[in-house]
Amino acid sequence: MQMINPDFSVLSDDFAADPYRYFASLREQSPVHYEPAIDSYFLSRYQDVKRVLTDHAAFTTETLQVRAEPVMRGPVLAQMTGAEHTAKRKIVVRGFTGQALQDQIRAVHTNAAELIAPFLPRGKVDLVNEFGRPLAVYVTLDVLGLDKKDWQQVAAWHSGVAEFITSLSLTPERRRHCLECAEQLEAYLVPVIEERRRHPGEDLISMLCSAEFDGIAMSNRDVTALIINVLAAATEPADKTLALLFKHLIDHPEQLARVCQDPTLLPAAIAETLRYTPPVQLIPRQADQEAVFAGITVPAGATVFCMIGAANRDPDAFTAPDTFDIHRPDLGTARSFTAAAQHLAFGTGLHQCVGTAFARAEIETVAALLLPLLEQARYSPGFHYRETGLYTRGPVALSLDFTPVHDMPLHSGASRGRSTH
Ligand code: 2IO
Repeated sequence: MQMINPDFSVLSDDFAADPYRYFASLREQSPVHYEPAIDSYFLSRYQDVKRVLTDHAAFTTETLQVRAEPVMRGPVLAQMTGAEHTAKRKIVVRGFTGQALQDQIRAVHTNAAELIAPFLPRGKVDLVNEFGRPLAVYVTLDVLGLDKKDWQQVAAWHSGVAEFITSLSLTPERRRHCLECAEQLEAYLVPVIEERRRHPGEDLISMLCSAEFDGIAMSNRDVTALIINVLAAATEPADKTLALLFKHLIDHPEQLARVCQDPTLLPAAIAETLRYTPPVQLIPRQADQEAVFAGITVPAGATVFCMIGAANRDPDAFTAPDTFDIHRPDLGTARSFTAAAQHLAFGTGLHQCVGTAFARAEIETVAALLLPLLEQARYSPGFHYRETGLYTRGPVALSLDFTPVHDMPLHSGASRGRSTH
């Protein structure tokens, strides 16, 4: 086990290279780890993380005013409380369920089939850069009803926004760059919102504009913040989860073989991927009052980071937590995409991810489509696996070789749906 020295830092290059190496030591030797450079506390034990995410009075989301609002151009759902939160959350849930979700799944299938097609005869693809990342952006643009011809511009603005919310510290120059991206994204979105208010369509933006719950409706500022939030939340973790799922399956050939024989095991494989390597590693909160964890006092007003990756590998919550096992009985796959999930990849409590059902449908659809193709896949010769990110974390690339396919019937059924080109 690594020793946590007094000069150990989660901001070090060493930690960034492989945080998983340090999680057990953090949980055992420094479960409330203070980082003076950013005046924040890092919690790594499952019970402590769960307590922070469920005790909403003691641990608030107020820190998002500085961590998210400047680039979201308004308050996001996670910042809201009480009746306003309940009403607006219901509006967003409605945007990701029922017929809306069915249309979104069709868009996922269509985009995935189109994006993978050129790689089939080549038998070679980088699952992150050539497939997963553009897919995540295309799908999100379709869900929002935005024009895909602008995708590179929107993706560039989005990466500035994502950099802001997922950085633990930013230089003044980077901060300015991120804020500029956000301002330009807002300037691009506001005319779209106004147009959708006049002529609503079937897309999420139109729905957010017109929906009302208990007399509470969304303002332009709310809609802008939510769209930017959806853009970040549906894009940032999606390619990472997909690439991590296939990486773990390729690294565990016997489990890959089982999933290929019986694709009903896919949800379990996805849930275990989310537990084992959650794409969102940190969730920030603010201590409203002084709090004690493992005998250590966190002062009132402190910023507290829940370490999701460390909590998901706590032996107090999961048996043999460092083993990837899609059959593990303690995961409770059936609950893994609900409020009762045992893993904490979607957070937990009142602010648990509102896009969970969409995320599940998206990754299941794409994974089912790729599975027959990648059954025999292996890492491309010379490929060196590497991950980056402390806040959101995932593979830099995943270069795979597979048996070339010249006439794969990808276009059956679901791909005949609506596509907004
Ligand atoms: C701005 C890290 C992309 C969310 C936050 C309130 C966003 C919120 C998350 C995830 C993923 C982002 N937080 N999704 O951790 O909507």
